[in-house]
Amino acid sequence: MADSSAQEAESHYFTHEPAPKDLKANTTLAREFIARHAAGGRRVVLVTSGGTTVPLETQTVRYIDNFSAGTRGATSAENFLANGYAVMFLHRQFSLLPYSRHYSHNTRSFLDFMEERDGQVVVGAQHQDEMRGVLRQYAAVKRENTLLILSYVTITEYLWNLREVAKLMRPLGPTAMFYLAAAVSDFFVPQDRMVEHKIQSNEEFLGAEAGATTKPPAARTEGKSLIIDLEPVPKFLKQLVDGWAPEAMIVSFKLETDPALLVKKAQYSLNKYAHHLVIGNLLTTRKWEVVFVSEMDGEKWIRVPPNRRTKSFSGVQSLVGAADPLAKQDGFKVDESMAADGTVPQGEPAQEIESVIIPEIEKMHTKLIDRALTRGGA
Ligand code: PAZ
Repeated sequence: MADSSAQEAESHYFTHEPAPKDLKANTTLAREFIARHAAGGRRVVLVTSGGTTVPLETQTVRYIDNFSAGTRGATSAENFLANGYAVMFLHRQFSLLPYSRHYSHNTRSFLDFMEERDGQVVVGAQHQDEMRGVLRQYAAVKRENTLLILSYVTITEYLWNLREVAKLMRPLGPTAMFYLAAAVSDFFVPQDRMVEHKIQSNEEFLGAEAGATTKPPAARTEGKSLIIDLEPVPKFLKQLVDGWAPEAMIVSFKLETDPALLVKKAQYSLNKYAHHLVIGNLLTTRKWEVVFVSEMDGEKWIRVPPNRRTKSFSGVQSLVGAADPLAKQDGFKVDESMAADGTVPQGEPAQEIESVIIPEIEKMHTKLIDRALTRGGA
């Protein structure tokens, strides 16, 4: 059962922060998608991806943002689809998308993959194999209708969508999964402390932006300085675990920059919210290693080989688990981040780490579903 202070925080937040205009359209699509895949017996995962913005003005000119490009989310979505899941991809508008990510958000334009042959525009000979592979996966997903793309921009839009879609997923029971890879703001400007118009920097016009604000504005100019006084975003993971989708498998991410804190904070989150898995990652090494922290398996590091410019691994085999002998051979401390000794890989890894992460999660999900079936049948 959800505790009453968490319920009050939920009710206060969703009463005071307006729902996004496209919420109804999103929930209609999600309801239909979930019903279709529930009937077909497919597991459904909600993948969240990309950063959330914190607007400073109602008519937003300025906002606070974070670094996330949505690589983790988009790559994970592809791997869930390859492993038979139906995926609802709740992503920050204009961040990376599954499949098209291979040809977007890059200094190389998609036009660099094309050439003209006998008057026809075609994919260049050297890109044929790779693009055929991506195209075939994309075409299969479209044919089977296994990917639903939903978007948000602000923290409030993200939370409204998460809550409504989660409630729709509740009837799926343990076959549903939440994979929360979005980089969600911890602080925000509540609606009743947000100025209507663009914050003025010219002292002659100070105060003109206030509009309907009933309380002192959270972002305002004082003299020549911009003062921003944000409030904490309520932690809704508890509500998700206890109230919105209590039977689903829930995977959250923990991002840190200090290697000494990562496992402690992941463990803290697992204890506090009592969900299934926290995946810890460091900003600098997140494409090469993550740590799984769960009640089921304890602490388990997952790694993929760095590229040749950094510390070498033997072969291109991925490494899973604290007891992996390969990890020992290659001189990595198996139970802490490679960043602990200052190793920060450059470039791109030889293999995308999500291709190791998702099959590991799928195995955990199968165990959880089996346990739920055993309990239900007992
Ligand atoms: O989007 P990206 O691939 O650049 O980064 C992924 C990530 C680091 C945002 C994600 O793996 C993560 O840790 N998300 C949760 C962040 C947090 O709120 O702690």
